[in-house]
Amino acid sequence: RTCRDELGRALERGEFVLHYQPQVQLRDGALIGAEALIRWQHPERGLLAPGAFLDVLDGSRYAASVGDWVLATACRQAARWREAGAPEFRIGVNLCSAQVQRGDLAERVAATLRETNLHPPGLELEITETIVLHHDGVLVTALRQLRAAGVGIAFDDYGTGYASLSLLKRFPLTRLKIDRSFVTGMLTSEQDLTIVRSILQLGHGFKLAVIAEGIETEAEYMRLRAKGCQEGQGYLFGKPMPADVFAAHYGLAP
Ligand code: G
Ligand code: G
Ligand code: MN
Ligand code: NA
Repeated sequence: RTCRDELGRALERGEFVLHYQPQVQLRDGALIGAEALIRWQHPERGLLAPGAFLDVLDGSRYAASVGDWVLATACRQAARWREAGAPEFRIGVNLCSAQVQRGDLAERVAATLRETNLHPPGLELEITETIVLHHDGVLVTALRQLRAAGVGIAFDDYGTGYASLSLLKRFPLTRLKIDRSFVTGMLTSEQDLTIVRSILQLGHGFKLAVIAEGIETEAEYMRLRAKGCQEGQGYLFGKPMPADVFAAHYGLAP
C-alpha cells in the first residue's frame, strides 16, 4: 500500500516519470500531440500506474506539487519536440483538484509556459467533471484567462458525468474527449453508438474539436472516422510510452 509520506519522498528523489501517449488525426494517422500520463518508478514495487497511487496522492499535501512537476516536465518536453520538427505538437496535461484549489492556476500555468519556452497553443489542460463540480467559479475565471492566452482546454472522460451539457455553455473549452467506455462499446451497443454520435454533434455545434479515447481496433477507427470524428488516441496508435521511446518512434529529438 502507498502511504502519504512516501509520496513526498518520491517527488524529492525524482521517482515520478511521465509517459506519453500519441494523439493522431484520424484522416491520415498523423501525429498531432500526446497526453502526458504519470507513473511512479518505485524503488521496490517497480513501475506503478496512477491507479496504484493517485487516490492517495490526491488526498495528500503533495498533490499540488506533483501537479506542478507534471505540468513543468510535460511543457519542457513539448517545447523540445516542437523544436525537433513537430511545430504543431500539443501536449495534454491532466489537472488535479489541488492545483485548482490553490487559486492561482492561471498565473502558475503562464509562468510555466514562459519558463519552459512553450507557446500556449502547445499546451492543452485536461479537466474532468469531478474538478469542475468542486471548483466551478474560480475555475471558470482561471480557464478563461488561460484560454484568452491561447492554452487549450479539454474536457476529459466526456459523457460519463452528470452535468456535462450545461458545462459546455460556461466553460471555455476547445476539445471534448469521448470516454473510452463509449468507444469500446460502440460497435456492439446501439446506446454507446448513440452517445458517440451525440458527442460528435455537440462538438460540431459548439465548435469544439472531438477526440475519441481508447481506440484499440481498426474497426473502431474506421467507424469513428466514418462518423466524422477527427482525432483519436488509443492502443491502436500507441500505448503510453517513455519520452525516449516516443521520440525514437516519431523521429523527434529526445
Ligand atoms: O495512464 P493510466 O490509464 O493508467 O491513467 C489512469 C488515470 O490516471 C487516468 O484517469 C488519468 O487521467 C489519470 N492520470 C494520469 N496521469 C495523471 C496526471 O499527471 N495527473 C492527474 N491529475 N491525473 C493523471
Ligand atoms: O482518464 P484519462 O483519459 O486521462 O486516462 C487515460 C488512461 O487510459 C490511461 O491510463 C491510458 O493508459 C489508458 N488508455 C489509453 N488508451 C487506451 C486504450 O486504447 N485501451 C485501454 N484499455 N486503455 C487505454
Ligand atoms: Mn486524460
Ligand atoms: Na479519459
